[in-house]
Amino acid sequence: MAQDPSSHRRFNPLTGEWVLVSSGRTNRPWQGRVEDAARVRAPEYDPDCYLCPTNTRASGETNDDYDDTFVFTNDFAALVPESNAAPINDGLIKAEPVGGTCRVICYSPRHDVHLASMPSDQVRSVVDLWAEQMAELSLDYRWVQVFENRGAAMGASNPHPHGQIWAGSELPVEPAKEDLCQRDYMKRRGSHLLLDYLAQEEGDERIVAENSEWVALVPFWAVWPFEVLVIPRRHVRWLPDLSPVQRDRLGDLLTILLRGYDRIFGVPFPYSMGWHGAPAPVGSHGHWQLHAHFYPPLLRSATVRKFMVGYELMAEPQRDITAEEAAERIRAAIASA
Ligand code: H2U
Ligand code: ZN
Repeated sequence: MAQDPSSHRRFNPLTGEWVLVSSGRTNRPWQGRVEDAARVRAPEYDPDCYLCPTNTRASGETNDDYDDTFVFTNDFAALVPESNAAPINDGLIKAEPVGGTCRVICYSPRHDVHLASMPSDQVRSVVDLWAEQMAELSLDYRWVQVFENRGAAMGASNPHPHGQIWAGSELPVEPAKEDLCQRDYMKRRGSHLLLDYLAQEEGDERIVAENSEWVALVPFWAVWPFEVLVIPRRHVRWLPDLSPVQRDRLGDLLTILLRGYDRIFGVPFPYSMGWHGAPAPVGSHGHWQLHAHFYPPLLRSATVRKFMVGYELMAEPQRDITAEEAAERIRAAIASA
């Protein structure tokens, strides 16, 4: 195939990185299959699930008989409060200890639901839980990462609706890039990078869902095929700052977005999602605008996923369906309800 002349690179102002967009490749005929939506329905309670109420986990501990949300310390935590590692600063050999904690958060006692299928008051409980956990863990840790892996394709080990929180004493690589870029933008322009971006996107073709408080869009610089950025319309530093109305409207928006995702290929849409907001101490990080990233791996069908390999590992990320085409497909899936 002749090289597509429209290949171009797009800049991500939030991280300072570039993505290669080779949109001509989408002229290839669409062979994506729409999977049969009929699936084996999971039971409401699974006696073998380590997240269902009253069940025993790998550690031998027993889950509460919870009826809303439930949080426990990860039995296989990657971060523990006291690190005994010694700092190393020896020429090019450098290391630092990291203290932290990892938690698992169950969204519902029901094994067979997902954020998209929960009643709105239960989704609101999840939003409140994210905010509470963030506030609590930020007292001890600099960065609190709330995230969810959904589906085996993204590493989720269990269909029970759940997410994770890893909190640590150091600022990790991705938020450190965003901190730098937002801080620098605020210094140069006196305004919030993502709020200015939202203003530029208002009414544009990359928006997939919106309400009075939130906007969900495929960012101009998206890397993952159906990547979405969720941003509050007003300035919000971090999750605990969200007002009751913003929390309710967030639930509404997530429900619409995730139901749309599930209709793209007629299967539960896998993704990794996570929240990025001001690190502790929040007071000195007013340049931050809260946002959530959704990174779904599926590309052409329920079974064809994107892999970050080859050129992307060796050079830079590449995508062959443009952000605008992806937004169009997500919007169509949302509208087909
Ligand atoms: P994932 O589905 O994203 O893998 O999250 C599930 C987490 O649950 C995972 O990090 C933990 C795993 O370490 N886990 C426990 O803490 N106890 C168990 O009994 C099994 C799994
Ligand atoms: Zn379960």
